[in-house]
Amino acid sequence: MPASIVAALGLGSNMGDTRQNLTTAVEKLDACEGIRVLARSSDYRTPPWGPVPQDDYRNICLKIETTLSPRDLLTRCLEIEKELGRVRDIRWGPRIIDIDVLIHGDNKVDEENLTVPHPRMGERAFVLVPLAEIWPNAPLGDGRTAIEALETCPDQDQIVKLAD
Ligand code: A4P
Ligand code: MG
Repeated sequence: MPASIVAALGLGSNMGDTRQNLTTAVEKLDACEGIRVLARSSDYRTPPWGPVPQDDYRNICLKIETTLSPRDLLTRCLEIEKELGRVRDIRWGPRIIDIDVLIHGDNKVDEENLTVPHPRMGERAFVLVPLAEIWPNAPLGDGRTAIEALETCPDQDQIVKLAD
């Protein structure tokens, strides 16, 4: 058995039944061999970040335990995105589901189509707020924890915790 690593995933949806899309993705992840969900954050309504005008997102973070490598974990995430019907067209555009590998223990990966820790998470309130809720000391890979990065992260007041 490979050793278990604690990792974090960021999920977002802004098309269709966003609440159901996230729940289905979490169930599928938890059902994967080598992945166990330890904690799920609340759902947050977040304004779309980036250059593409689009609907608000619903975002969550997960803390998981996994025996998968970063690469195998990404592959499973992309498979689940596909099973949920995601079509990739515009970068940063609207999506049924997006699953990002944020953190994989202390591991660092810098390959063409996989960068871990996720390079943009430390500036994104839509990632940091849910992540800090379930894992305040999550190591961002730049020496800061999630809760430390939140101290200077802009736009947090626009991140709204949803009752369901
Ligand atoms: N990739 C590389 N590293 C990773 C990683 N750590 N985790 C590659 C996941 N994927 C990683 O991703 C393109 C490729 O990135 C993947 O095939 C994988 O090989 P994508 O999901 O098809 O494209 P994308 O998501 O449009 O691009 P990108 O750069 O991942 O965008 P982001 O940064 O994820 O932004 N606003 C709000 N409020 N909430 C959101 O969740 N998400 C985005 C997407 C934009 N605005 C948002 C949100
Ligand atoms: Mg993505």
